[in-house]
Amino acid sequence: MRNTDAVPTLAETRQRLERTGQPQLLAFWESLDEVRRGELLVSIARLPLEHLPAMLAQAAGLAKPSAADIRPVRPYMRDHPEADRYRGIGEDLVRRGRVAAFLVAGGQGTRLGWRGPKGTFPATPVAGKPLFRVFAEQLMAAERRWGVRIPWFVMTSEANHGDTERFFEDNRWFGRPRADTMLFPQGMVPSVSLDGRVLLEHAWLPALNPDGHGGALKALRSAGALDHMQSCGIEHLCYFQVDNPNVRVIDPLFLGLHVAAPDSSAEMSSKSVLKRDVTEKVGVFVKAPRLTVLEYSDAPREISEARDASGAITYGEGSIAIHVIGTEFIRKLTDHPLGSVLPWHRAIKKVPFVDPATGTRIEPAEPNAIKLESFVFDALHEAEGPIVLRTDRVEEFAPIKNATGEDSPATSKAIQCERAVRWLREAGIAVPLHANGQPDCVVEISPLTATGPEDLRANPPTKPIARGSETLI
Ligand code: UD2
Repeated sequence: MRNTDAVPTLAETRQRLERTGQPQLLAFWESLDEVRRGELLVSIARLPLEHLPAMLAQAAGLAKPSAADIRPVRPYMRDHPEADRYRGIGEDLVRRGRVAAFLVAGGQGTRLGWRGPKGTFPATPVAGKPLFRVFAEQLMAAERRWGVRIPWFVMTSEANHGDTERFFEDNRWFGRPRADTMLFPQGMVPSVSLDGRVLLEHAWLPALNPDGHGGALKALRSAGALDHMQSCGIEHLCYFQVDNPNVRVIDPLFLGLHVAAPDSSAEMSSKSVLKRDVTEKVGVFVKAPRLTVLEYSDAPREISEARDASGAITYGEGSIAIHVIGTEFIRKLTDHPLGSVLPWHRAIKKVPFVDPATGTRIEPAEPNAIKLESFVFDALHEAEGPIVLRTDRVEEFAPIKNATGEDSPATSKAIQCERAVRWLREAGIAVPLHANGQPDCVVEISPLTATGPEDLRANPPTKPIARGSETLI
């Protein structure tokens, strides 16, 4: 339902619910006041009830590949013999304003346990800069380098949109023109019981969950962002996730390969790193026979633990959720009655609900509900000639997902520092070391100072780095 559509009447809604097998959504109608009744009619009108059985059936029937169906992928490497040529092509695209940045930040960050949008999390090892600032500074650095304005699209969710907008506002849009950042929330889909009934979160409100980062494509279109960017001549979106402060948001080599590699059609390209070990929680790129990401939770052990004759992990190209996506390709994918052609995945979760029979609120002890979501990497399957660029883990992947242990703030800070030390040493700048060769300092390099060793060589720090210090460069 669009904002301009008339709200269906109670009688029309009742008929529709009978027809689609969801009459429980009006169970508390008699007890609601006028305002709540109005809200309920609008919420029901927005539910994709006619499509729900097909969405659920598709999610239930998604085939999990077996080892017999898949092959490893052959990625491009950063030291490709023609890397300079591709980099030049990518830089030219950026300079001509053909490129925008696209951050997905709709997740709830439950594993991290941070109250508030994950992008507000203090992520860097010395200054404690929030993730949103790290990305904004990278964009400013790119804008200065190539003398261009780079629009930044940020997908939020209903749960964190207001807080995200306030944070950007409070931080004065991180010093960038307000008009160059566009925030918009992703879509929601109904959470349903195991027998396919939409749950009620409150007597007047169906239970909803975010539609996954695959919803990003649909949201770009429905928020008007796609029209806007195409009217400004933007042809490619640099897509990244909120949890990775080491992402190289604008990467000319990646862009150049995406548009000019002989086997790429510039619809969608992705970056990989070699999996750290067989248990690492990243999806892997495989050919099945089209390029696909096999999500870690869907990969049987015969696939995730397979090794080749040399002992290397057979399916080792881990997805770090960094893609370049063509805007025309997004238009093609979103020309669909349900907003996008991406398949639905399901997760069985505990979802509190109001029991339509008794009116009691139930906090289930066991998973009771199906949450549907779509994944942006499924778009690869639809793309002609998608390519993968393998990159270096320390250079581009320092994820913050869990409060402690693997992929936590502590491990991310260690990787950020490792990269900073590497850049300094590559630029010939002395870094104090312990006897075991580990750095005897914590270093953070602002994206506004340097986005690689070459910037440090051109513009070295004015003071030496002191032993045992915490240094922001
Ligand atoms: C994701 C990938 C995994 C691997 C890893 C790399 C999925 C399902 N898995 O794992 O294969 O590449 O990242 O770091 O993506 N988000 C939204 N809206 C939603 C759901 C998520 O915006 O409805 C955003 C979220 O804010 C975050 C990103 O998508 O930026 C990843 O979400 P996640 O934490 O669910 O994925 P994760 O870390 O399990």
